Amino acid sequence: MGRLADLGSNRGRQNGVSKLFAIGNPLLDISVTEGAEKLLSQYALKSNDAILAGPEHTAIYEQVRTTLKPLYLAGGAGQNTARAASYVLPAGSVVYTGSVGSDNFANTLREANDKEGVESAYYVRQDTPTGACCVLITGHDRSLVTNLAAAQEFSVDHLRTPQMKQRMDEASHFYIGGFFLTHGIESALEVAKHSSQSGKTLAFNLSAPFIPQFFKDQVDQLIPYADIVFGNESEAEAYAQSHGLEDTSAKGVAKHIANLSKTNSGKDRIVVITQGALETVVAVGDKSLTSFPVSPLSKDAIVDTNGAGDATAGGFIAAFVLGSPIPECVQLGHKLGALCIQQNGPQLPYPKQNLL
Ligand code: 26A
Repeated sequence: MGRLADLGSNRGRQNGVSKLFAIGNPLLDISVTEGAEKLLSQYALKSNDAILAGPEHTAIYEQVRTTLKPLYLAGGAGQNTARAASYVLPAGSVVYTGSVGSDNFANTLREANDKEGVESAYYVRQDTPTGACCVLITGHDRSLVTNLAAAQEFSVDHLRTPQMKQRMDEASHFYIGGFFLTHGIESALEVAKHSSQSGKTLAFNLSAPFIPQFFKDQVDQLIPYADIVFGNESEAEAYAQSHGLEDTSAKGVAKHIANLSKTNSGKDRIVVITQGALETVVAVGDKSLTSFPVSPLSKDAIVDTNGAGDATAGGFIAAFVLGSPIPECVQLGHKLGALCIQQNGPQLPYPKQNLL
């Protein structure tokens, strides 16, 4: 199986230097199943959505902590993708940055990264707590209510420190979670320009419908630098609506984004749109538009879908870092997505599965 057959050895790393640098909002997931339905109606939340907490949601965290029995799990969409990629790649291949507080939540996130071999290169705030995401699980849906807290205090100055510059210099691939654009366009562009100017590869994830909807300008600023764009069908539709596209289908939007202007014009942009259990669509510039079926998982096997999209992106990018052809990248993405769905939250199983 091409480059994936090199997993576990160092042969998949080109000259020993293929490394992924990811940036996003580090969050601790506070995950609730029993009692979730009631909270959805109490706080007027959609069952399958991701939002930033407003003042009307502030009480939910305390309510969950004191009246229910939540699971505390490492989250943050970009961080989930970094951990998933690292599950596959040789140890020491992935570094992740974002802003956290100086507290136990941050320690839980570091432990989860350590377990997968991800280096935590956090920007640490002393006076602001680590961000949290309340995850309400109902059936196969999950509703995410996020309080970014320290995550939104990330500063571009962190990227300009000698240590972080070195990490960026050592990276061959970059990953930016779209959620980061709620506050971090300056830092995202710093990473994107470095990637583009040094002929490296930048991947970007649309992350949630509200990102292309309400952060359209930021998305439009970043996409020219992106070599790979990930999204799902509802994010694609939101992108189509905010950009006035007639064709709002996964295929139509994939093709549109793949053909937008590009700073690195030498390589085609790859756009990957997942559609849950339906086929994944991949557009490569104006060259190809291909669909890849997803192997169905029995309903009973599904534990919760939180983080499945992040794991799918992680599998794709890991295989891409190893130099695998696109069908193998999609296949590994699907495998990690399926493994994640069978765990609580954004986790992958141990002992590690045979992925070949
Ligand atoms: C800015 N927002 C809203 C967010 C997030 C987020 N990660 C970064 N920024 N809202 C939810 N998440 C994370 O998404 C994962 C599932 O894809 C959650 O922490 C969850 O683990």
